[in-house]
Amino acid sequence: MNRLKEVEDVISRHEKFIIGSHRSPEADAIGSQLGLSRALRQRGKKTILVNVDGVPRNLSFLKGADAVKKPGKIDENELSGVEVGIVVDCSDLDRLGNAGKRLFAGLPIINIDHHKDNDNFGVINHVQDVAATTEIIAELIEYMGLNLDEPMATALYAGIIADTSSFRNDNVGPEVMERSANLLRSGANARSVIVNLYEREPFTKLQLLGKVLSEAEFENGVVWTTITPSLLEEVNATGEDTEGIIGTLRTTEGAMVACVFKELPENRVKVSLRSKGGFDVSQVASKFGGGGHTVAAGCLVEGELEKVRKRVLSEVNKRINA
Ligand SMILES: [Mn+2]
Repeated sequence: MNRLKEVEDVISRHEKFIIGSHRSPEADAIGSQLGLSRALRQRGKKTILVNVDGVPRNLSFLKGADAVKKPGKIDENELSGVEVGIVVDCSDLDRLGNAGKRLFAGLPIINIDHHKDNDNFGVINHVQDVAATTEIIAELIEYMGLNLDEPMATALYAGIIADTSSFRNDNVGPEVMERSANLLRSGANARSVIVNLYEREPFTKLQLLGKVLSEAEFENGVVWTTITPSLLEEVNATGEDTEGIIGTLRTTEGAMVACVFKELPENRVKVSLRSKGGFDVSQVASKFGGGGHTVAAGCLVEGELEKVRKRVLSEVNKRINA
């Protein structure tokens, strides 16, 4: 039986679903949740949507975004009667975050994802190596014969824009372009996606970018920088303001790998890694307990900032020189 049919069968046989996505969600995570939820509701199903970190500010324009709640905001009543969990855009269950994961305990889980390191945690694993999870959701909606309306199309298109970096990544091929064209035909509001994703930067974010770039270092094909709590404080920036920094670093001519080391509380460092395709950063991330794609990966490493930075950079350099 094909996977789409398996997913459709489980959906047909049940009434109430909880749909979750990974912590620190971006448009592919939230867009997949919203598109799928709307599709299931069109089928007369009940859905609840959860994300440990909630919806980031720049995605609140998506219709239905306010239905995505943090675990603490979902009460027992809402949870009662949930029969199936659907997890989107997550390579493993831990990415739901502890509080998120708890809501899926004991439920049969449909795993819909596009990460190549997905560990197949579901009873059904609909995992495909495509550019965005929202592509898979779009295909499912089509397969189920549902009406792909404007809010769905916009949410799904946002996922593609985010995960292809606006069609600039290696993962762009004819399939994702065709899928995008179909979403635009269904009314996806491409302009509002671009404005909300890229043209709503808080001024503090630009100031932070300026500081962080001025302190970046570039050596042996590796460009990297660090973000400390005191730096954030200096320009009055928040954690969300650090997004996009690594993308800018990666544009450096001659850089094979870009790294950002962000100091977190409790002696932890968030390491983000990017490449231009010639170097698989997911291998470095998985060496430190993280994961991701060839061009974009990350890990959370315990230890003091300087030491973590040295360890990760030496791993990157070892692989570049190999
Ligand atoms: Mn994704």
